[in-house]
Amino acid sequence: MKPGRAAIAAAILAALGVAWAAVATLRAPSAALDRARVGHAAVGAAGEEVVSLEAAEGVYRPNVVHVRRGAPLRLRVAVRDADGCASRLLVPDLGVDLALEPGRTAEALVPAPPPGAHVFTCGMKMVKGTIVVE
Ligand SMILES: [Cu+2]
Repeated sequence: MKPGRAAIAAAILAALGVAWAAVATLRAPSAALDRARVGHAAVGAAGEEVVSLEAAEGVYRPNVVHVRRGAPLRLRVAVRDADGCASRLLVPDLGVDLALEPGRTAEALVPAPPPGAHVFTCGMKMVKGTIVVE
């Protein structure tokens, strides 16, 4: 191999190494944070499905919630702590964008959530969960 090629090969390997390290860094924490914590909705006073989440230590509990279809959905988020992008909870499919304030419970009502899996995320879409309307 000519010196020029060796240098190029080394540069490519170095770049791949950096890219791999970056991917590993991004994936490792979210894999841990996204571990499934499954919950089910409760039935509210008006027959709505009530999803109660807790936001604490940068995760949502539960992060997979099963909901009965055909009922309005009330989303409640009890906020223990909410730093940075965890101070918002988004459910793009359902048009929900909640501001989370520590010590308070944020709430949204979705009149007719369509069946399917609806992803919810923190403000930067790093921490995720799913509301499954069955
Ligand atoms: Cu985030």
